[in-house]
Amino acid sequence: MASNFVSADAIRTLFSHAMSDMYKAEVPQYGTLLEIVARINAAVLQEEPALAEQLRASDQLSRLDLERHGAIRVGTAQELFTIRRLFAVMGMQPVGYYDLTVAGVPVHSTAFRPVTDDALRRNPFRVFTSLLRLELIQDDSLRAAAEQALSRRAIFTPACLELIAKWEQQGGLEQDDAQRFVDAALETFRWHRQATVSGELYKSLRAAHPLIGDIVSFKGPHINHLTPRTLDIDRVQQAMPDHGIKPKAVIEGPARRQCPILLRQTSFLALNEAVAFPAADGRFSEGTHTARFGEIEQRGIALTPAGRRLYDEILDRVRQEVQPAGDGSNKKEYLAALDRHFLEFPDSYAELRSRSLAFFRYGARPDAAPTNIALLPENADALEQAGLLSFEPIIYEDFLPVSAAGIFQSNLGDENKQAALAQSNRQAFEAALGAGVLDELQLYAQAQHASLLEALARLKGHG
Ligand code: OOG
Ligand code: NI
Repeated sequence: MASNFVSADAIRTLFSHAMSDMYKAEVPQYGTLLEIVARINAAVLQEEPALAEQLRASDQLSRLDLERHGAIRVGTAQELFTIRRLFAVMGMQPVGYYDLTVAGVPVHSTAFRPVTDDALRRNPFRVFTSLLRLELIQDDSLRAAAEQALSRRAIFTPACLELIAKWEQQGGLEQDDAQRFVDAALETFRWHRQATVSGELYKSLRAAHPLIGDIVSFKGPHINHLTPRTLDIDRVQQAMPDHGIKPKAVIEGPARRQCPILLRQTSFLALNEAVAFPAADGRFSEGTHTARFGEIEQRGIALTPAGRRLYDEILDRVRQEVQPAGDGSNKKEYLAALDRHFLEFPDSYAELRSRSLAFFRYGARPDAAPTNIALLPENADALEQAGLLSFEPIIYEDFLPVSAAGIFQSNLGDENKQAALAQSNRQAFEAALGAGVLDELQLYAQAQHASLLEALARLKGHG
């Protein structure tokens, strides 16, 4: 049957717009943040024509305004399983495994995102998705109460489940179904003021860990933030207070650099929102909950395993010297240590490439002259030096566990708890997911290799 299926990219774009509109209505500061980011991005592009040109050349300019990620936290294996199927409809695959228990947060996570160059160019929307590790609740009766609360809820509407099944059967959705799917899927991520547990249970869950209270006590995995991409995160961080938004004390990730690497992120603190807990007499008791926040990020080049090792080593050294305090009291010392230690990380694209610390997308120079150098992948360096190949940074599309832990922690409210240290458990996560997670490093390596082969084929065409 010739199909009129809407592309996964188009469904993802519909959905990311719908989600952004919903979150703007729910959390007005997010709308303010979008405006600040748009204004500063425009200013940066005007002030730095070379950067604008580089973004244009690497096809990032067109995606910049719609680029954002979100985050959710689910409670059960079953929920995670269906979330994977839901995101598949939008061309989003689970990439990477993040164990946050090492940082005292009782979840493990993956990021659902598009994986091909084309899909990323059209809309790189991603959702950082965490699964609660219920087994880390020490108290047996509290764990049982949490399990019960989670087993009673249905986070997907019947229409949503039906359309996911239809997509799986047909291999696509036509226009009307695609729109119905987007509307239905959005319901899963909506905020609900009414909790599903008593105020008392909520308090105990929160005492076990603030995140457990957030994940277990409500009707569904409300979207807890949406994050636009900025071209100058320091400038946005500085501008936030002028608009009544209070950012977290320090920016997570590497120091500011000429050639941005990986990911730098900062957030503003969670709102204190009014909620209502069901009471025995059929009434509700009023309370508050802190869950939702805003975040911005600046993305840079993806690092090879060697580059990533160097990044992790340097960050580790910084944090052994100074742990950034949540209240910002040692911010100066932390930033000084960050700047000093990151001097060791090469800060030119040429050196990042010659030392194989980062991934690049190759292209054939349009004015390339015929050459005696054999057009083989292993001769890439010589071909580049002879002026035949160009290279552009491949942007990091994923997340960083230490940064993610910092973002989680800044948004858990005052009673910041350490979870019991636990064994990393990727197998259990993948079993719940019903699929393996893709290896992000392999995706970048493939993208680099494919671009090189294509560039060489072009040069042969010139030959
Ligand atoms: C997710 C925190 C991690 C990021 O950008 O690193 C994250 C959460 O709070 O659920 O979104
Ligand atoms: Ni985030």
